Amino acid sequence: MPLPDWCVPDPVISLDTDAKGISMATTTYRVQGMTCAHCVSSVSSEVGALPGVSQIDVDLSTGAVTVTSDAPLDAGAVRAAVEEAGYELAA
Ligand SMILES: [Cu+2]
Repeated sequence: MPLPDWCVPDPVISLDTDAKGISMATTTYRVQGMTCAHCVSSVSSEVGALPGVSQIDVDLSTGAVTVTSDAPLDAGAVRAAVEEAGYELAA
């Protein structure tokens, strides 16, 4: 469940609180083949369409895609979403 717009918590503290407090799951995947902001937005929109996903952070330089969701995601569904966007999940 995303926080309301008016609630702007300290970014560092809120990450820890969300991960341990409410039943949020944060998982980092490694995506191969992303080269620019367009790639990032393609992957973000496909993975973001998965049920329960509330936040996606992509580090273009490493290919790390950190997905925050209400519940642990099915790895196969994430892989399918990444492939739908035209990229590959690194093993
Ligand atoms: Cu690109």
